[in-house]
Order: sequence, then C-alpha cells, then structure tokens
Amino acid sequence: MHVKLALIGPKFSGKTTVFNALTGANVELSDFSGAGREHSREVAVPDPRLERLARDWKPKKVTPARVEFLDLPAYGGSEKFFGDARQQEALVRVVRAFGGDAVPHPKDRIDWRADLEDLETDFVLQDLAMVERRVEKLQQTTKRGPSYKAYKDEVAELETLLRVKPALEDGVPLKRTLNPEEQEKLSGFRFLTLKPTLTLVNIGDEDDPAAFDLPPVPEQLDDVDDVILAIRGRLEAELAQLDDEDRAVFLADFGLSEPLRERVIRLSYALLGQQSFLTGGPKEVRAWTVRRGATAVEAARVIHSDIARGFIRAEVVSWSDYVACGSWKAAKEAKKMRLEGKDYVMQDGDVVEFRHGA
Ligand SMILES: Nc1nc2c(ncn2[C@@H]2O[C@H](COP(=O)(O)OP(=O)(O)OP(=O)(O)O)[C@@H](O)[C@H]2O)c(=O)[nH]1
Ligand SMILES: [Mg+2]
Repeated sequence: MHVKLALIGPKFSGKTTVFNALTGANVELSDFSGAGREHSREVAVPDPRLERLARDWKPKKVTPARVEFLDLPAYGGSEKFFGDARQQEALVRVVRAFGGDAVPHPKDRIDWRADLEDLETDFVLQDLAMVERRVEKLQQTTKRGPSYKAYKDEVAELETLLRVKPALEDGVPLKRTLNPEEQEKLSGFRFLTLKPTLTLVNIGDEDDPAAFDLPPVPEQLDDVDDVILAIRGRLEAELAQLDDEDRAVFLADFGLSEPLRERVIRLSYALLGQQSFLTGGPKEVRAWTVRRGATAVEAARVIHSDIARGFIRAEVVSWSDYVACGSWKAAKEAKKMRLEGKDYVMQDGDVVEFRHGA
C-alpha cells in the first residue's frame, strides 16, 4: 500500500530543504522566482523491529514499509494549489523561523506563527466556501420533501453542515467540530481542515528548539491528527547527505543524539493512521502497511488478494511476545502463537503468518 504526504508552505520557507532532509534527495533549492518545482520520493519507514526479525530469519531480503513525500510548489493562494492540497491524504506544513536576509520572505517578516495563521485561515475559507455551496444545494433539493430516496440522508447532512458553518466562520477547522462518524460521511469533500497535519517549524542551524515553546509531541499517536515540531531543516538536509561515520561526527559537533529524519518519518506514518505488521521467512522479512483498526483479512489482502480470498486463519505472535520468546519458533513452543480469524483487529508489530487455501 502506498502512503503519501505532501509538504506545503509559503514561498521560501524551506520546503525543498526539508524534502531533501526527509528523503535524502539532493534536489535543487529555490531560485526565488516563486516557481518551485514539484518533487516526489519514496522513503523506507525506519523500523528497528525488522532488524530484530532479520537476525532470526537471516533472510535474503529485508523490505521496510514505505511512505512517499511530495514537495508541492509554494502556497500562494492559487486555486490549483488548493486543489492539489485537497487530493493529499495528509499535509506536512513547513513554516520559516530561520533568520537571515539572504533568503527573502514574501511578507517581509520572520513570524512563523503568523504564517501558520494565514495558511490556516485560507484553508478554513476554502472549506467554508465548499460548505456554503453544498448547503445551498441541499436546501434546494430537500425542499421537495421526503418524496425521494436520499431525502433523509440529505437532511442529516444539511443539519451537520449548518452546525459546523458558524464555527468555520469563526476560523475553527472542521476536525475540531466534526465527530469521526461525520468525518467519514463527509470524506468525499476532501476538506482541507480535516486532514491530519504535521507542522515543521524550520529553525536556523544555531537555534535552540526549546526556545520555540512548542507543545510536546504526544507519546501515543492513536488519536492525534496535529503534531508540531521544530526542525533545523538545512542542517538535517546536510546530515542526510553524509555516510554513517561522518554523520556521527556531525551529530556530536552539534550536540545532537540522532537525526530528526527518522522521527519525522515515523510520526508522519502514524499521523496517517497507519501501522505495520510483520512477516518473516528465509526469503524475506517484511513490514506491511495497514490502517489502524484493520482486520486480519484486510491485512491478508495487503499481501495478496488470493490470500484474503482463501483466508483460513492468521497465526499471530504479538511483538512483545515475540521479543520475550526470542523467535517465531520459540513463541510457538511457548504457546504464544494465537490462531485468529478474519475479524481479528491487527495490532502494530504483530508477526503474522497467514494460512490460506489459495
Ligand atoms: N539558514 C537556513 N536557511 C535555510 C533553511 N532552510 C532553507 N534555507 C534556505 O532557504 C532557501 C530556500 O530554501 P528552499 O528549501 O528551496 O525553500 P522552498 O520553500 O522550497 O522555496 P520555494 O519552493 O521556492 O517556495 C535556500 O537558500 C535554503 O538554503 C534553514 O533551516 N536555515
Ligand atoms: Mg521548493
């Protein structure tokens, strides 16, 4: 399965720099013409569990889960930009906090909070315009009364939209006013203010992230759809170009414990509501992506539709049991391998073997 995230933000905020930092690419930075080009690249989701599995299986191949980052042209209020952003599953917002006159600022200010507010306001206005159009249409159609099939649904939708409209007018994003069920029902609109969002405050090489007074990143990301983080974009991009040895020296020089890259990729993945299950064997050890809440048969389908069709059962060892027992075989002997049916809800890190009649 393919998971995509788009980097967006004002002109010259460092989107492409952050793209390079996250993906290890080395694409050209802004020429300050404002005509930033689009880039995309897939990256592996770092997962130490794979190394652990590979030690047991000594497979020919280790395949991590992947996410794709997209570097979109600068946000400048064009219809095309909003249309493109609407198509994305999740957004990574990059705002500028690094100083210096060498890089122009489209609004002649270094104020990331204000930039973020502008962006948020425009997104709210875009969604509001959509809600208004839909409300108008539903008010017309429902006038006819309960004589047509969709009437009840349309009345319910209209009620919901009329409820959230005043909040949008006050600048409140839809993810704060729609409950999960309503969000699901209205997902077809691809509202901008419903998208899970990671905000990266792009700070200067010498800046201290702690000085930016950002809320801590929650430990548990299950219900989180907004995370904010400070990143030294340029420094991280340089770091991403180094080999392991040079990187260690570089990190020590800057007093850093690890590159932020891996953390941001993992955060992005979780933010999208994705988790991994693992399979092992002498040929391949692999992490597969399923949405949180997916069932065993859905997980089987990620591997192959035939496996889902011929599903008999899933043999599952939870990650903590796997680690405690030390291997698949030991987990089996310790009776930690469970037989699960189609409706079993997959857990992050489950080690699985599917039995199927395909
Ligand atoms: N000091 C400093 N400079 C940075 C940082 N990030 C980006 N820059 C500089 O800002 C300039 C623009 O960076 P880009 O990453 O190309 O910005 P962008 O947002 O992709 O620009 P557009 O696509 O044209 O909107 C480059 O000269 C970078 O070197 C940073 O964290 N610190
Ligand atoms: Mg760019």
